[in-house]
Amino acid sequence: MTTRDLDMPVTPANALTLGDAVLRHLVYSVGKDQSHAVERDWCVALSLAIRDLMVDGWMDTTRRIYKTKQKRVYYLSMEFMIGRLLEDAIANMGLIKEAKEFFGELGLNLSDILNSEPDPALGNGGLGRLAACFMDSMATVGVAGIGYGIRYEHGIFRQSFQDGWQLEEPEDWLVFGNAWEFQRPEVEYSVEFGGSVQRDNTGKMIWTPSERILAGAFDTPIAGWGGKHVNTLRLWSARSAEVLNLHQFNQGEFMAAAQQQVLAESITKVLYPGDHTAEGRELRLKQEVFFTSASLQDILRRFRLDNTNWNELPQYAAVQLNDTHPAIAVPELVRLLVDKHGLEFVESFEIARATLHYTNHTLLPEALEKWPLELFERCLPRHLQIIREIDNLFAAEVAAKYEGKNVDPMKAIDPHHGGWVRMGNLAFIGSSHVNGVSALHTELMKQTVFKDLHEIYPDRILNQTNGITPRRWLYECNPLLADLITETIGDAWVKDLEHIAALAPHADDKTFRKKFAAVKAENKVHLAAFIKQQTGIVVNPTSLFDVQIKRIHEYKRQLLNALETMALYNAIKEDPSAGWTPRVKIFAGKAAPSYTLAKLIIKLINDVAAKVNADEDVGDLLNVVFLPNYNVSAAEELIPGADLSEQISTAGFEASGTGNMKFALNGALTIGTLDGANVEIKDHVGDDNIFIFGMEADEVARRQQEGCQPWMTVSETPRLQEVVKQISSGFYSHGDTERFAGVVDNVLAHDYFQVTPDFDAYWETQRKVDAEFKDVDNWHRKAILNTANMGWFSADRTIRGYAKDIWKALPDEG
Ligand code: 26W
Repeated sequence: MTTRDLDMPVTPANALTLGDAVLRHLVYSVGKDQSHAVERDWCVALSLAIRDLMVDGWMDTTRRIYKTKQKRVYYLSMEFMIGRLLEDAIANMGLIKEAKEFFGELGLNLSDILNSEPDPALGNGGLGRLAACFMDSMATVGVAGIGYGIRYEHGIFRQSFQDGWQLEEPEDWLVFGNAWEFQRPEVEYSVEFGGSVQRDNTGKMIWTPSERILAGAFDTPIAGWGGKHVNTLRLWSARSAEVLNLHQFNQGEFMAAAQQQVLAESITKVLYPGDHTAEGRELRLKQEVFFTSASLQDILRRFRLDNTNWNELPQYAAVQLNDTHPAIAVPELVRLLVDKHGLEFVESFEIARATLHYTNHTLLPEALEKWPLELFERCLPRHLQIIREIDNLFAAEVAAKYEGKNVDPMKAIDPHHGGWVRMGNLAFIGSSHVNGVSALHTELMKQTVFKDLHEIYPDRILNQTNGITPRRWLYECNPLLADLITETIGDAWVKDLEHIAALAPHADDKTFRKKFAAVKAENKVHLAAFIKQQTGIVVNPTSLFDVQIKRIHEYKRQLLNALETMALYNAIKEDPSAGWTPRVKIFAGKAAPSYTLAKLIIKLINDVAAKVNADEDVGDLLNVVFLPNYNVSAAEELIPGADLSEQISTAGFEASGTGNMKFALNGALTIGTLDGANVEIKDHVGDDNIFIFGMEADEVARRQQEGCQPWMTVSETPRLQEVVKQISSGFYSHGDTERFAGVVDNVLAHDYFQVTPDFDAYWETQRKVDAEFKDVDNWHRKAILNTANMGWFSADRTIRGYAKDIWKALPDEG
């Protein structure tokens, strides 16, 4: 096989061309001949052909790591939002051109084939996408990384709208099988729950669990740029230790006979099962324990292959906990060392603490996990004992350093308020490094949620600002811009995004600006077609494309955007000839199924869209679109076509954001608050090339503490007041005055996320955007400077930071 478009040494195991390999797989793996093959068959055949190529690099990488005893990095995450894998793999192997030509000759279109791959719905938000970008970057930079997570059969729900309301349906990305994974039936671990703990006559604690679930491994190879270094994503699937109760079955009790199996398998059915019921909460806790325990058992097994000294574990393994979801790793690792391998408790805790590291992704109190003691006692009695011992050890450590310090608020267990296990505190106490995901977020962590713990361990918290992979988020999703950049400055930027800085001087070149503008224009035509295909709404591709795509959450303030949209609608209606900049407001995102207010905000935006889009007075001056089922593939369509990126969270609440980086890299200008990584984006792209508005984090915090009166603010903000009146009077709900009472009440009575005090600043800044967009050439100059100055936001830079400061696992650059 040859690699024609990039000079990369991918050496195949056999001498087939890519086309021959695809045709062989079509016949012998898919079992179809060419004349009967449909797009999905071609997709599977192509995936298998590419996978074959990756396997050589995969085995080489694994052999090299074993031989050199390179330190391994284990990334434990509830979510891996990897997106479609085929295009990414072809790109990494340098075979895009060859694949295009092969299908072209058959009269087929490569992008149709790529689009027939289901999008693995194994994530929900930025945390999951970050894990996927990190997998790409670890492989590119040469870190020996293994991702560990859950192979959800149904992943996150599929979103559709019924009369504007969000509907949730099960995702079934696995129905046609998964060409990328290798099942490893021999890699299986038992994860236990329930039962009781007794002390035996030697004083040892013996846990007799009441439930046993088996975790089976499925491996997906993840190739870095160039395909030389290939890492593994290992996802666990649950099955019952008891296959089928044959006795019950033979008695005709078919349902009862399968019950064990159904219960066990429920653990890996869906991502984020509803947690408004006790059963749902218990299932979620079990999911966390399930994948964390299986992963740690696997890590210890691998370590033991060539090492007998447990104290050396931290020298060869670093385990990164992606938020608190795998925080049970702290007592679980101690348990495995003490109960299974006979180590002493204190020594085990030292080993665990030196091996584990914890990333915090949110300061929102409701997202900092805590579990009722009662639930823990019932499901994890041995772990609870160990956590108590850890708390005692921690208290002793503090007492030795600081006399009279009250440790109770810092302990993992909170015996008050009914009794809780605080997973954030547990993760902090049991890790050697704790990191935030942007400079501001890390600072706020030190001042708020982990203030006390930070005082005790001042060196433990550090920052690693998030990043994104430029392969997926520019090279693959935006081929027109990628080609223009490569044609202008060469292709070194794909492997090392810092090289993109060479584009900056071209911002002053009129011819280049024209080319850049032409690329954006074509991407917008493409996006307009996508919008029409998904929603039926026709938009004008020359309008300003204003995009807010992310989970729906109050702190992200889609409501602020919606309210401004309604105010703009009023203003346009009042004077349609006032020289408005035509705009398309594009929204996408899922609301958690039990998050009533977020779902009501979706309904409001859909109702506004219906009214505004049908209004002939307004025409192209304003359109509103809510795209259903936001996922990685949708983001890849939307981001290249955006002019304006909405990053308008209440300052202090968005830990980092990574969508903000994707947009700026693709030449969209940001309208945003000084929150999360926006602060650092502003520092890189320059104050003149970003639209910053609104209160800063300290002012927000002050107002929240003082308790402000939103209705007063509304009465002093006439545009907002009019909009609120309209919503309450049923203007957007066919006279139904009740429908949006929840939204109105939120804005007027609580407004915890400070929509009202930021409204005017947001409105004014949007009008500045309108004015600046009219000077098209200058707008593109700014857009180019955004793209050129985003080099630092590569996830490769982030991974090198983790490798150096946290994992002490500097990549093998050879
Ligand atoms: C308790 C359950 C739970 C699970 C997931 C609560 C919250 C989540 C989020 C979806 C976590 C998340 O995605 N956080 C985001 O992480 C990104 C990567 O660091 C940041 O860029 C975002 O600011 C942060 O919201």
